[in-house]
Amino acid sequence: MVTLSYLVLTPLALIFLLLSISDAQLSGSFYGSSCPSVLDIVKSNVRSAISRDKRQGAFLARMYFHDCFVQGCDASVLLDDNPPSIDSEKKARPNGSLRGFELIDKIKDSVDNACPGPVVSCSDIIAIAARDSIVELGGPSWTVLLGRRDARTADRNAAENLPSPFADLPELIKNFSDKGFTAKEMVALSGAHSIGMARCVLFRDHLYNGTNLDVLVANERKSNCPSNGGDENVASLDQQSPNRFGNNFYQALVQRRGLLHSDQQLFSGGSVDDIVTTYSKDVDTFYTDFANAMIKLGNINFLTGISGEIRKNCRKIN
Ligand code: HEM
Ligand SMILES: *[C@@H]1O[C@H](CO)[C@@H](O)[C@H](O)[C@H]1NC(C)=O
Ligand SMILES: *[C@@H]1O[C@H](CO)[C@@H](O)[C@H](O)[C@H]1NC(C)=O
Ligand SMILES: CC(=O)N[C@H]1CO[C@H](CO)[C@@H](O)[C@@H]1O
Repeated sequence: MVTLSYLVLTPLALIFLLLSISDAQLSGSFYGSSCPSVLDIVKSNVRSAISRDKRQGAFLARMYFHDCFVQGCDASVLLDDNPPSIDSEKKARPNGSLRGFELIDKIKDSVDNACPGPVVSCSDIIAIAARDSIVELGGPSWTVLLGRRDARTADRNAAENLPSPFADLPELIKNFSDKGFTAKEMVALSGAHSIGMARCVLFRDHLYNGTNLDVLVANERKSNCPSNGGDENVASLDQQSPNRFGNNFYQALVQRRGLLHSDQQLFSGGSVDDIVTTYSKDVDTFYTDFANAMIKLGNINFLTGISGEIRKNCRKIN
């Protein structure tokens, strides 16, 4: 009888339930009692991965962006192809270079060993790992808000439409404003290109046909990115300090040394030049704005309550 009265929701209780779902908030202490060690476990895994290969930090930071921009921060990015139900985002063109999936698997295993259930979602692991990567590479820290659940769907078409390296400034601004970000936040988030690498095929046209870049730098970079061939050759997005998070990226833009056309668009006589200039001179302002924008990125369409699930294996739905 007791169970029954629990199951039969009165209209009033139903309204409260719906309100509590739509009001759902993430919280820094979400796993405080269910998995208190999660933050330490993710951090130590990220640290040891980066100590072996610095680029792992870039993989994780980028994964967080691609996860949150497609369908919300719900680990849809991690789902392997499984037709007809899962059309993997990994097959999408801009995703072709996304990496770090094995590292996420490894972290998830460590977390689930410590906290069986599982209780920690793959989407929260991505969010924590992205923050830890930025910190480990010398960038700012922030409190990662937690409590996201994992999607049971993926959206390959949305993954095809991530902002393009060939986009001009108005398109970049539009892409981010569609997700609720100001132009300033878009510029701050682009500072993630202070670490990591890009493939020749994505910046060749900028080198050979670009009108807004330093000629000497362009010539230097052409040696590793011929006009024909070498599509998969890589170059650092920030030449000066590729493995250290900082504001050198913006200094390079002011000097017209951006590797991607889209990056150099942020300093090209348009409406955000002054923001780039500020960040190039004032690393503290950049760090504050970057950290706040990363938290905001983590708030896009997350699942809570009874939506989604806590995946056992990040690569497939339960
Ligand atoms: C403003 C729009 C953006 C565009 C057009 C863009 C485009 C790109 C491209 C084309 C690459 C190279 C991919 C490849 O070689 O296959 C790249 C790499 C990267 N992106 Fe972005 N991105 C943007 C925003 C962001 C944001 C918001 C973040 C994170 C907060 C981010 C993090 C990264 C990182 C860390 C890498 C290096 C990854 C590696 O070393 O493999 N990007 N991005
Ligand atoms: C970015 O803008 C272009 C052009 O308007 C559009 O085709 C693309 O779908 C947009 N992508 C996102 C993520 O909004
Ligand atoms: C430069 O632009 C021209 C005209 O759009 C194009 O045909 C050519 O392939 C471009 N060159 C490179 C190296 O991308
Ligand atoms: C990792 C991954 O799935 N990469 C795919 C990205 O997209 C290209 C096609 O555009 C595929 O060939 C890759 O296998």
